[in-house]
Amino acid sequence: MTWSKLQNIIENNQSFLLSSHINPDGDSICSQLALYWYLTSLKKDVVIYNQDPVPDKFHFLHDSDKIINKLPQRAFEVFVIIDASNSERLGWDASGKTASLVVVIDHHRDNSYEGDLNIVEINASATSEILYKFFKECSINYPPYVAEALYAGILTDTGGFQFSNTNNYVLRICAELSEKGANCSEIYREIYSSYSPAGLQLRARIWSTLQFYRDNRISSMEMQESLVDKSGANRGEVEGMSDLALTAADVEVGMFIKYNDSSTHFSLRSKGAVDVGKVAQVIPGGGGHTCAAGCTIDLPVEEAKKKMLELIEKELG
Ligand SMILES: [Mn+2]
Repeated sequence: MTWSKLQNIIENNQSFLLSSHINPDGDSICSQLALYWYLTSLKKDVVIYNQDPVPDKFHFLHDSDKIINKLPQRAFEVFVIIDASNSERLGWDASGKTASLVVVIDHHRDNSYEGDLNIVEINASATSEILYKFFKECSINYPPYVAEALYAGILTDTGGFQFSNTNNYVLRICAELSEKGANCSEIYREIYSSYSPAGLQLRARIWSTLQFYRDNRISSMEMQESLVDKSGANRGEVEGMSDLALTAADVEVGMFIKYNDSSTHFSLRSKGAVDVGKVAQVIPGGGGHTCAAGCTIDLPVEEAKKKMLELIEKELG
């Protein structure tokens, strides 16, 4: 079984570097924190390095302040790529940095299996779910704040239990995590109801860009990247706009577009009929899940939007 291989690696090594994808989301942070807890509980030497900082709304998570954004200039025995399909998604050059052993723990279906050990469960709702299973099946008892992290990881990767990856197994796990100390209403409030006034005002501005295409089956909202800093909002406060673009009744694909003069980023969401992961994969560096994906097109916004609409149309049928 995979767990014994993972346990062996943990037992036989002392230093671990954990890293996850650029613009870390709830699941990437929470799965890192859960593994960090386990490794440090065994007195291992562990560093979590991500290229981008932890969004403010996740600062309530225990040990989130331990995550660093400056690449440590030292060697590690084990490098764990967590909640990311491959080392390119990390956003930093991991090639020269690779430890003697690489472990991959992930749930993205486009995972490239770069590890010496690959724990990739594409049916898992979140990487946090995989860690829950690891702890459960290895009878590892964790403190309430780890239950909180695992719950928050699943909560965010299911879009607050709204995506199709929400099922009875996921809900049973969450019930157990709640029993183990995850305070569901508090976690929800921290993550989804903690906007600054400037953040909410920026969201209102983004709402005002709402547009519909192709008989209202596609919707978009957009924002110039520099607007975040200008408005005084935090970067994390514009997250989730893509989910909101999908809330219109007839819309099959919603997108949130962030652009600068030369490139345009798309956060794509689908209700299920269109595989937006497949759409995003057409663009180099893009990818994701059936219902949530992303990509960047190196074109100004209007041209990029035209190209994206064509790609989505093909899948819409
Ligand atoms: Mn994830």
